[in-house]
Amino acid sequence: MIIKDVRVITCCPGRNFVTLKIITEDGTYGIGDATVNGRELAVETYLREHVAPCLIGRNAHDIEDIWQYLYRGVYWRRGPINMAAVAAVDMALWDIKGKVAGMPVYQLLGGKSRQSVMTYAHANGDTIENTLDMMEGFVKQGFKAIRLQCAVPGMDGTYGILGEKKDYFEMQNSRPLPPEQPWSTTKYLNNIEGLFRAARERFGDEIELMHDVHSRLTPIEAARLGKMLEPYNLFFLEDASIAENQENYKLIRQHTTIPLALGETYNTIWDCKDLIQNQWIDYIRTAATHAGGITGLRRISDFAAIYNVRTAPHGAPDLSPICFAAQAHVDIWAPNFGIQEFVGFGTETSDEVFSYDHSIKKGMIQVSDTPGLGVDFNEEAAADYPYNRSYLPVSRLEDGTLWHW
Ligand code: CS2
Ligand code: MG
Repeated sequence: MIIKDVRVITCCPGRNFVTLKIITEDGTYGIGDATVNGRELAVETYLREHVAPCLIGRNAHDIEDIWQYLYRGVYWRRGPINMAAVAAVDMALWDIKGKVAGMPVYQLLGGKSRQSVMTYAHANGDTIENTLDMMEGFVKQGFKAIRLQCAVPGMDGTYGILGEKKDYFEMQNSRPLPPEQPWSTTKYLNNIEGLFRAARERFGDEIELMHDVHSRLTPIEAARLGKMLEPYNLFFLEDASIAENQENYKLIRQHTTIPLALGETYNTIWDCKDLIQNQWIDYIRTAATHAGGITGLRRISDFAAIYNVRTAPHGAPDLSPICFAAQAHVDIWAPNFGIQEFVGFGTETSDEVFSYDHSIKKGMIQVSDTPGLGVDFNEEAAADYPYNRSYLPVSRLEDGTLWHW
C-alpha cells in the first residue's frame, strides 16, 4: 500500500474546510480533516509544502510510524497547525486501512462498546424564552441532552448569538475581519442562573443540560458559577475558565461539585495530562482534528479512563464531516465515552461536497458499517466553493480590554 499521491483541498461550502486526500498505488484513497478555524491556509500550506513530500513512497499501513514521524520527527512538536496536519494524515490512513480490511474503523479499534452514540444539541437564543423554544424543538426530535446558551441582556452580541443578525456564531458568513463583541462578567453572572431555572421548570429533571462558558471567567468566578448552577444538575459545565495553567482547575474543583468539561483547543495528551491525572475535570473534549487524529484520541481516551474521566469530543461546525466520522468511530469504541457534541451533519451546500453513511435517530448517532470512515469528499463539487477568508469574533470588556473569546 505505497502512497502515491497526496492532495490538499481548501473549500468553503458555507464555511472553510481543509481536506487531505491520500491515494495509494492501487487507487485506494483515504480522507482527513485539517481545518483550523480562521487559520485554514496555514495548515493547508504546512501540509502541501512540508508534509506531503515526506509521505510519498511510504506504506499507508504504517499509521503509528507515520504518526511518530510527523510528531517526534519534526522537532517542533505539538501546536495547532502541526497537530491538525498530523490528524488529517492519521484519519486518511485509518480510512485506507478500513477500506482495505473491508471493515468500519471502529472494528479496527476493537469493536463497539455500545449500540449508538449519545449526542447533545445546541439551543441558542436572544432571550431565555427563545432559547427554551429552540430546546423544545430538539426535545421533540428525541434529543436527551441540550446545551443552552443565551444572549446577556444589555450586551450587543454574546457567544452563541451574533449581533443583530442573531445568527449562530459558528457560521462564517462574510467576515473579512474578526467582528468584536463586548463582554461583561457581571451582567452574565447576573443572568445565567435564570436560564437554567427556567429550563428545569419547563422541561423537568430528566433532560441533560450543559453550558459552555467559553473560558470567559477567572477561576474564582468559575467556582462561583459552578456553585450557582449546582441545583440544576448540569451534565457538565464547559470551559469554565482558561486552563493554560492547568492548576486553575484545582481551584475550581475545590469549590464545586458541578461536572467540568474542557479540552477542545488542546492538541496532545500532554495538554490534558495534569487535568486528567489530578481528576480536576470529568470530561475531556479533545477533537480528532485538533489532537492528532484517531490515534491521538485513542491514546487520550485510554489515559483518561484510568482516572474515571470520560470523553466528550468537540463537535462544532468548524470540524468537517470527516472529523465527525472519525469521532463517531472512536465514540462507539471508547469504553469511557461520555457524550458527543452534535450541531448537524452540515449545511445544504456542504452536503454537495461531503457525503456520509452515518445517521442520527432521536439524538443518537448510528455509526456507519461502510469500510473505512464512512464519509466521502467530492473534489469537483468542492471546486465550486473556493476559500473565503473568515474569522471568529474577538471579545472585549466594556472598557476595551481584549478578553477571552
Ligand atoms: C465551541 C466551539 O462547540 C463549542 O463548544 O466552543 O464551537 C468553538 O467556538 C469553535 O469551534 C471555535 O472554532
Ligand atoms: Mg466549547
